[in-house]
Order: sequence, then C-alpha cells, then structure tokens
Amino acid sequence: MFYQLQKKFGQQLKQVHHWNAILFTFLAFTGLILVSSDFRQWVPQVRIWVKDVHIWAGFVSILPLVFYGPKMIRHLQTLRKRKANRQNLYVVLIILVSLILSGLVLTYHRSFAPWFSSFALVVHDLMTWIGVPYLIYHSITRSLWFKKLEKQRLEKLKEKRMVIEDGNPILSRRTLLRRGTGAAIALIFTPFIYQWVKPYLGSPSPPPSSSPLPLTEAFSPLPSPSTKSKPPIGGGRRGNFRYYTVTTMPEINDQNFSFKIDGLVDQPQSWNWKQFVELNRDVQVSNFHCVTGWSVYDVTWEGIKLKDLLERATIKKEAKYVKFYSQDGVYTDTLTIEQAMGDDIMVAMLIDGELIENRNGGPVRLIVPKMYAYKSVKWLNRIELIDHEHIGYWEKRGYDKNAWIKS
Ligand SMILES: Nc1nc2c(c(=O)[nH]1)N[C@H]1C(S)=C(S)[C@@H](COP(=O)(O)O)O[C@H]1N2
Ligand SMILES: [Mo]
Repeated sequence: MFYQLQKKFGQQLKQVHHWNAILFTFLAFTGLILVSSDFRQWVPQVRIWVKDVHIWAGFVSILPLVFYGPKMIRHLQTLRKRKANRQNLYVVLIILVSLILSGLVLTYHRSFAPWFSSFALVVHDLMTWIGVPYLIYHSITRSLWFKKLEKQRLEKLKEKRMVIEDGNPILSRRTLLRRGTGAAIALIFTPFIYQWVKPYLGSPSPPPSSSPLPLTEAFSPLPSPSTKSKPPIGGGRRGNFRYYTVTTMPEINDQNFSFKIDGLVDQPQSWNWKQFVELNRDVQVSNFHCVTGWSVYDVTWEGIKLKDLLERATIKKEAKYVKFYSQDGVYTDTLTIEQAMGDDIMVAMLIDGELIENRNGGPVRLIVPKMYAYKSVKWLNRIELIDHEHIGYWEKRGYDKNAWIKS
C-alpha cells in the first residue's frame, strides 16, 4: 500500500518534470527568437505575435509550480538522504521562480520604474543563459523518454553480453548519454551566452566588421563637439544600447546625406551635410528607455532642438502631426505638434562628444527622452508636417500608441 502510494507520487513528480521540459523548451525557443536581432529584421510582425505567445506560455509555466508547491515538503523528505538531488532541486526552483518573477515584471513593466524593469531584464537574461540550458538538461535527463532510452541501451548491452570493459560499462554508457546531452546543449548555447555577456565585459563592443566606413572617413567636415559634450557633462553614459533595425542598416555618408522639413510648412527646409553641421546645437543629458526593458542612463546628446528646427520652417495652422522618416526607407513615427514642442526633444548628432555611429542611428537621429525609444527614429532624414494621424512602424505592429514613460 505504502509502496503504491510512493509510486504514484513518483509518477506525479515525473509528470511535472515532463511538462516543465516541454514548457521551458518552448519558452527558450520563443525567447531566443525575441532577442535575435536577425529575426527583428526579417519578420517584425511575427515578433509581436511571438512575444504574446511567450508571455502566455510563461503564465502557463506557473501551473506546474503551483501543482508542485504542496508536494514539495514530501518531496524533500524523500530526498532526505540525497544531498545532490536536494541541491539540484533548490537550483531549479530558484531559476524557475526568478524567471517567472522577472518575466512578470517585464510583462507589466509599465507599472514599474524603468530601473526596475532594466533590473528584471538582466535577471531574466542571466537566468535564461545560465538556467535554461541547465533546465533543459535537467528536464531531458529526467523525462520518461530519456529513462526509457537509458533502459533500452542497458538492455541492449545485456543482450549483447559485451565484453566487460574497464570499470562499469553500464554506468559509463549511462554517463556517456548524459554527458553527451549536456555537451550538446552547452554547445548550442555558448554563442548566445557569449553575445549576451560581451557588452558587460567593460569596453564597448567594436562595430560589426560589415559596418560602413569609419565615421571620420564617411563624414567631412566633422562636427566639433561643444565643451559641454566633450568631456560629456553627463559624465558619460551608463548602460549599453541594444542596436535595433528593421532593415539592413542604411549606409550614410556626407555625399548621400540630406535632411529636409516639408509638408504643411511655410518655409520648407533642406540641408546637405555641410550645411547641417553648421546649424546651432544644444547639449542635454537624458535617459534612454526601450519598451522591452533595457535602458541607458545619463547620455549626453548634442544636436538641434526639434522645436528650433520646426520654428525655422514655420508650421502652417492646418498641421496637426509631425511625421519622422528614416533613411532606411521603412521606419517612421509621429508626434503631435504639442508633443513635438517638448524642450528635450532633439535631433541629435553627437553622443558623449562623438558623432553618433551608424548602428546607433547616426549621423542624425531623433531623441524623445520622455517616451519609449521606438519614438526615437534612427537615421532621421526627413520631417513632414501633416494634418492627419499617422501610425508609426511599431505602433502599427502592436506597440502602444501612448509611448509616455511613467516617471
Ligand atoms: N529607423 C529605425 N529607428 C528605430 C528603430 C528601428 O528599428 N529603425 N528601433 C527603435 C527602437 S524600438 C529602439 S529601442 C531604438 C533603439 O536604438 P538603438 O538601436 O540605437 O539602441 O531605436 C528606435 N528607432
Ligand atoms: Mo525599443
């Protein structure tokens, strides 16, 4: 009787493990798609959908834990004498709980201060890159399927009555299978972990080798930074950008650069590189927040205030929205005229005293510090005044039209 109960209990635990394996494989898979910059560029619409599915699966993954919760004490009792198993259990639980908690914060990040969601993102990333390979290994080696596989191998060995090898052939077969699984998982994850850790290893990562000409060769004359920019009055930015694009990065140089303001204005404006560099610039320090949770703090931007540019063009009365175009030919976004008059909205050229590099949206990008960064159009080359609403690139694909950041 007791034995039977014990057996049933064991089977239930196995089932929990099984479900965890499936759920977390799925979560890891969708999660990897979400962080992949290639994917962002190929099928951006699908990304929003994947994000929803990932979040739903995340919620579902709470269920096995809820189911397991009341059984935990009993489980620990059965593990009384097995220290390794107990430790393993604690590690797995810590990973699961941190992933779920940080995932919840990220899902409802609008209710939290940006520093808190940034922190949650670091936890989520860390637990993913360390935890998910571990969890997959753990779940696979404990699945019924794997046990069966091990048993099969064992039986095969017995059938064949293999010559006895050094040590214990059966055991070595078993560890071989496990180590093989572990190694395969580690191999798959190493490049991703490296990608993630790289920016945290101090010096900013060099631009990808396929990047266009160095800025000093692509642009002449170079804008000379104001004394507030170099050294940056903000003390230099803290944190790392994640470089996003929905197209291939447009290659911009002083020859193909142009910037214009048109639409519902009395005095349309147009500049080439040389003329644009001569415009009067201001310097400001602000934070940069992406809606997916990461932030860069105390960035010293130097550029032209948007409202100064708009004043030059003299906005017509009928104009209601300001539409921003990127030189990538695809990305756009808008602000209402009232929003566009904000004092901290800048058409930026320099970051911490250096010309903004290509992958960071340079040489000219928009900065809207009080809104999520999907408003901050990179490779900005045209501003159009319009009288009807235009839905921006990411808003069209599911991002909130209200991009204000809770302060
Ligand atoms: N042209 C263009 N602008 C863009 C984007 C983009 O993909 N293309 N991504 C937006 C988003 S969602 C963010 S978070 C920031 C990222 O800026 P970064 O790539 O310089 O870090 O740029 C915004 N502006
Ligand atoms: Mo973003």
